[in-house]
Amino acid sequence: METASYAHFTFILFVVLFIFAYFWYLPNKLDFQLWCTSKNRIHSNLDLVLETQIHKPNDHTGETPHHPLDPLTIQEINKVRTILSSYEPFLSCFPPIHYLSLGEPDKHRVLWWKQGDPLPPRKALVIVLLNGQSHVLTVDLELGQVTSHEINPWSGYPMVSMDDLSAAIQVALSHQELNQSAIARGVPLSELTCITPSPGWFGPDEEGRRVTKVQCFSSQGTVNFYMRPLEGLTITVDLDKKEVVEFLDKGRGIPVPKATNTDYRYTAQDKPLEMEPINPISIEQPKGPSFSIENRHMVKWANWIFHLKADQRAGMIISRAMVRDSETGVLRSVMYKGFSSELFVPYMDPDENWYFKSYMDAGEFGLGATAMSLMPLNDCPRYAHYVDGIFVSSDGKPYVQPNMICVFERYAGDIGWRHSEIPVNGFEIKEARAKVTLVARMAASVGNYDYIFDWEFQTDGLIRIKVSLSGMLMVKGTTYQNVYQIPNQEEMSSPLVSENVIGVVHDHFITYHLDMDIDDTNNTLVKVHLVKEETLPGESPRKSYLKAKRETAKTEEDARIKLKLYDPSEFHVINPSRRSRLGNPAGYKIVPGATAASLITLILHKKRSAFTNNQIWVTPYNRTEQWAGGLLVYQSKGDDTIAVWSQRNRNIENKDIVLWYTMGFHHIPCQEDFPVMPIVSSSFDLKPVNFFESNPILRAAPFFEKDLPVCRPAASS
Ligand SMILES: *[C@@H]1O[C@H](CO)[C@@H](O)[C@H](O)[C@H]1NC(C)=O
Ligand SMILES: *[C@@H]1O[C@H](CO)[C@@H](O)[C@H](O)[C@H]1NC(C)=O
Ligand SMILES: *[C@@H]1O[C@H](CO)[C@@H](O)[C@H](O)[C@H]1NC(C)=O
Ligand SMILES: [Cu+2]
Repeated sequence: METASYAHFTFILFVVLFIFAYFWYLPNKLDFQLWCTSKNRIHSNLDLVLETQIHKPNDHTGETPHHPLDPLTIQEINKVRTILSSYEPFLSCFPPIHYLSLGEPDKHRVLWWKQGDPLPPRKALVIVLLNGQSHVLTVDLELGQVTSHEINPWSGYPMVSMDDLSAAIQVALSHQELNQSAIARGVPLSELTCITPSPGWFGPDEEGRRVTKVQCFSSQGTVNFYMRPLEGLTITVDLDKKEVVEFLDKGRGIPVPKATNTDYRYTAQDKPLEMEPINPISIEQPKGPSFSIENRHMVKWANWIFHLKADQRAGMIISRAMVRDSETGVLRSVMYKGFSSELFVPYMDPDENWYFKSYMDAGEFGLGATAMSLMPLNDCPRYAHYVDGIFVSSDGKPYVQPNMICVFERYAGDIGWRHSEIPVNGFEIKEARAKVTLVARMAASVGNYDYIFDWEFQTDGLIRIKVSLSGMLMVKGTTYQNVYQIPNQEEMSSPLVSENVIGVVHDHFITYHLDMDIDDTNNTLVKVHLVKEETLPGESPRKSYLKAKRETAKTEEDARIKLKLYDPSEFHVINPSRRSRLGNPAGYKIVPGATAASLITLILHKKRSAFTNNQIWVTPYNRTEQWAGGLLVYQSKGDDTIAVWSQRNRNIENKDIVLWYTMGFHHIPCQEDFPVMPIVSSSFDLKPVNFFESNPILRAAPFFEKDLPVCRPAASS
């Protein structure tokens, strides 16, 4: 007994001493160990806050605006609704709200505004539909009244609302003929899932009323109904009268493609992937993130500061992007405002059930309205911070789109700059800097398609704007099960991607509004053209060489630019009055990435989609010219697009200018795109040219091994 007790005591003492020693001698290690176990990260309370924030929606009720560009708050939206409901023309009937967002103050007011100043008057831009007409109103929240009111300023209608879409589907589903057609194809009405492709605009037949197409799919045996179309069945529904305008059923001979292998959910997969699994991976930040978001919208990171907000139509808007000068430390303006202004997706099939598919997703459906919550760890890394959108439903009431945008620092193992010196001269140098960037991301699910929008900021001043596509193809049913059954394969305009499923060829064009303000508002577009110069006889063994020739774009016409691989130019937005010590004007150039041009010649599309005819346009700043395809895009004829504005051929030299860039994808589907597409991405850059005096990250510190913990699997607890 005695011995046993003693041994017991010694053992406890030993354990206590060991724990004490462990805590005493290895404080750093302990910190790392605890930090490494994700369940118990004590080093940063912020992490815990962020993690709970993802699961518990934020309460936005008491919030007030802090910056002139802050979106309308819940209180402000409610106030707009009150003002509108006592507005004379709406007294008898409160019209459905199709857009309600901050009416941004005049640019000069925003530029003059300093932290601590009172905000410029808060205004709302509202678009409602009343008796088939589009009303565009400005509501002044301080005056408590409507200060401007225009009716049908353009052809076309505002974004459709969720109410519009569900009503249209109900109208179609209660149409007897649809029931008959569905039953004839062996699909009971209860298994139909319908979608509402927008009608585009194809001539006077569809004028004077707001319509949508409705097309249906079988959701029997799958959540991926998109792969099971009832081909040839198109119902045109009047969105306001809520009645069927036209019923088209031409495809009864075409089988509904099978449900097998269409489900894309992890839980529905019945066998493991034939691949060595990848271990869980996550990049860690032992000292927490290096960015902060002040007052919910001002993002500060490294040498960048910008205003970030969610928008029901544009999705995500970056404003007042400024970078710190690497020599003077002064914050310098780069971009006043940047956002995806329109997303045009024309399909290449003249068939009665397909010709109209020429979506303008931002103006018709809204990139913010369709942006669902991001999925932590898979959509965005572990240490991401999430931002909510506050939007407005058609009854004018605010709602929260939670976790719509994520902001995170990215380290993808890339290099910021490097050089090593081979020891041929007797010495050896190895210098390298890791590239860490800051990303703001959102993902819109516009029906079948998913678009991931990234704005990525680099410490060297570069901004990379990236779009990634995923989701489901818009497919067409066919009687063919394989290519051998097709009598004349060359005549198939689109490929077979599964049995009875054609992936119809289409394009995606994303047009960005980039209001560049390099150091100040007055900027100029300079085309730096590489031209071939012939040498004089006897001058050089070389016959010719390439020379960079600068040409200033004086008018809008000079800035309608089609990219040319064999006649290359760079496109610089410069501030002619801001010179480097060498006298070069400070600038940023737009660097296109992989892209595609719009080749649309379909006669009626032409005008509507004319804003994609050039990859680059420059217009003088005009507060009302924000939406590349027009303010009212739905069924518009194209009377309010960049192509129309640019025809004014205004002077753009040394003016406040807006750069428009269209990024394109031609999409020829293939089997790998079935049943859900792996990501396809493209990007373009805004890159400093003579903006900094020299490499702005020359003095950036390298990382050292000692700064980084080594995480091991956490002990089971
Ligand atoms: C659809 O048609 C079937 C067969 O004619 C009928 O039994 C069913 O009641 C119809 N459903 C609706 C909603 O009209
Ligand atoms: C910009 O240029 C215009 C003339 O085009 C001039 O009136 C204005 O003062 C300039 N603004 C600035 C901020 O330099
Ligand atoms: C601003 O844009 C609107 C819409 O395109 C146009 O009506 C107006 O004339 C423009 N203003 C100027 C000064 O160009
Ligand atoms: Cu595509």
